[in-house]
Amino acid sequence: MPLKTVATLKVQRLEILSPDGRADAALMPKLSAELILKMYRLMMQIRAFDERAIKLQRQGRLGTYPMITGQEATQCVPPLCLKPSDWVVPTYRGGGVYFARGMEMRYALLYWAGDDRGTRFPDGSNDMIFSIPVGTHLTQVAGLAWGEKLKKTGGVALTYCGDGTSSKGDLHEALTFAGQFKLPAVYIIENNGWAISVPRRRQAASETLAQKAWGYGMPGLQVDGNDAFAVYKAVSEAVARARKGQGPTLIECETYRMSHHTTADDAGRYRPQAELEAWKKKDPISRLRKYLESKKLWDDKKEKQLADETALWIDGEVKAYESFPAPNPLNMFADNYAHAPWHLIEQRAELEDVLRFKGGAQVLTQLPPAEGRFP
Ligand SMILES: Cc1ncc(C[n+]2csc(CCOP(=O)(O)OP(=O)(O)O)c2C)c(N)n1
Repeated sequence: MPLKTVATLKVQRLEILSPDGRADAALMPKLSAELILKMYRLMMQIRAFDERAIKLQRQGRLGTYPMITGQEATQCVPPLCLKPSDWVVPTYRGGGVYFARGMEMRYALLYWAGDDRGTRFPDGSNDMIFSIPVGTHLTQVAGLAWGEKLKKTGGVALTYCGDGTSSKGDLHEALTFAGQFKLPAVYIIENNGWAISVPRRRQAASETLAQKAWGYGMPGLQVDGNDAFAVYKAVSEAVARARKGQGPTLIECETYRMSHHTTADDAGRYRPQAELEAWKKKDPISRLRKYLESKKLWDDKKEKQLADETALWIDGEVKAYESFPAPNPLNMFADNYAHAPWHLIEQRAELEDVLRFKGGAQVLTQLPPAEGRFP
């Protein structure tokens, strides 16, 4: 008798909104028109922001920037399922996540200009800065969720990682811990098809990334990540489970990185053009627009108004970003250690001397005071 192995099990895949804008009524979550319009606006705004950020980088006004285009639903919708007091930890590609959490994008621009003021969140915020090292945040998020569980707050921690990152040991450790301790955590694998130039099919032999969840005793679900309604349904149900003490969920959102890995990459060197063209037909924004139009909630006039407002908003954020006074270089030493190690004390003192005495006296007086905590 052949053995029944895990490989014969099938992961559930959730799709609600078809690329031509029709929603499956049986699966459609209850969403107000206001919330659907909010999703659409966020997605449109974040795409326009992405386009501007790329231009700024090309003009030498921004550092290396990771593109979001194509992944707007996966990024802008999950934050709408959370309370402000929940924890969110995105990856470097998570500008859309922060925007939907209410971050002022001037700070995201500062961050991508290499300015540490871009890493500071308002007091009381429970969001953490983009994780640039791939995967290291995943165990930290298990720790955050564990804290909420121990404190019995009902709080939830939600995080993201890419398809490439899902191959790292960090995810194994995080999910083992989260599953074993039934933590209130939601892990989203943002499968955008590529880890720089490595395609998903060369990343892992498993048929889906969602099925990895089974090994950790938690539900795993694959979702059309370009379908705002499916993402909302999957994440809000996972958040509800987490709040009720029923443990973590792993959600694989299948989406597509329509642009380059970052502004330092050229996807044209490795990505088949036909693949990109096929995914353009599944664009998360145009399919939501088609839905809104079919419900008479959207038209060309509203689209133009939103585009005009968005351009003005971005102009304002860019202006605010470029008007920040230059930071004091001494800030680089702050906020890293509870007790500063000797070599950093020496290096900071040396830099202070350079700035003050070696032709830098003027520089130091022009700079704002050093900020942050240097113990
Ligand atoms: C610990 C670590 N190793 C290597 C890198 C270099 N690196 C940056 S992005 C990346 C690929 C990540 O791909 P994926 O997880 O699919 O996320 P995506 O960029 O597609 O959003 C790598 C290897 C890094 N940032 N951190």
